Amino acid sequence: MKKHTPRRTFIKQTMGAGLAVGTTSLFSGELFANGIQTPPFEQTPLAYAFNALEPHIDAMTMEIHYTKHAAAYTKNLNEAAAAEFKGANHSIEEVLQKISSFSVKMRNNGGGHFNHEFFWKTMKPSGSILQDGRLKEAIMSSFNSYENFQSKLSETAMSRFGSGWAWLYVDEKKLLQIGSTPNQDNPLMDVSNIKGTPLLGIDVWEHAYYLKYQNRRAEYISHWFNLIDWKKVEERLNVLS
Ligand code: MN3
Repeated sequence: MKKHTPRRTFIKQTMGAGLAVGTTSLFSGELFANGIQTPPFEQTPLAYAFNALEPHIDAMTMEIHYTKHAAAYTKNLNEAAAAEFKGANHSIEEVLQKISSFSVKMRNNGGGHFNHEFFWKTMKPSGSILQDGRLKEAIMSSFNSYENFQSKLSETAMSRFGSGWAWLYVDEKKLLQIGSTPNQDNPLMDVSNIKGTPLLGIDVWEHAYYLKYQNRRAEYISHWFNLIDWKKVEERLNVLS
């Protein structure tokens, strides 16, 4: 533990003192291509073709995932917003941060909408290499090596029982953390056991991988690492200071 203390402190310093997790201003234009979304919520068009993530994620899975599963979350979120916003506008981030004051329908579908918009943008065809820079430094300092980071995130994703997500996120003490949430919850939610700002997330619902990988979640997870758009992930870190 002693060995980690100075490293942790270093991360905290590199994260900057200006980080204020819990304010919507963190997200202006960064998590969504269209900036902060207010009702009606819409799916951002995918930046790549359904088959562009092959061989890691197959075209059929992507098409059904985007046009059926994710589309349903967005549609149901709009229904919940129509019923519960009472004419006011709220960004999706704002809703998630106060999700305990909304319905279960809002929690499931607001989370589902946010998580999937976030997920599509976390991936790109052929993926990328984590380049030297602030994010790589933070990952190295927090997890000692890229391999260790990858195995920790993979184990966390594997150990999520049933449906949910595994995350790399910045916690309220500005430390990089890995954790998991059930269903469509995420670290932005005030009801979540892990709280902070997500940098990347992997969908481990069976609908995300079953057509190609069946019950082999570990294989899907290991392939998914080949798709990460690290530049996008670093942008998410960079808006936090
Ligand atoms: Mn999904």
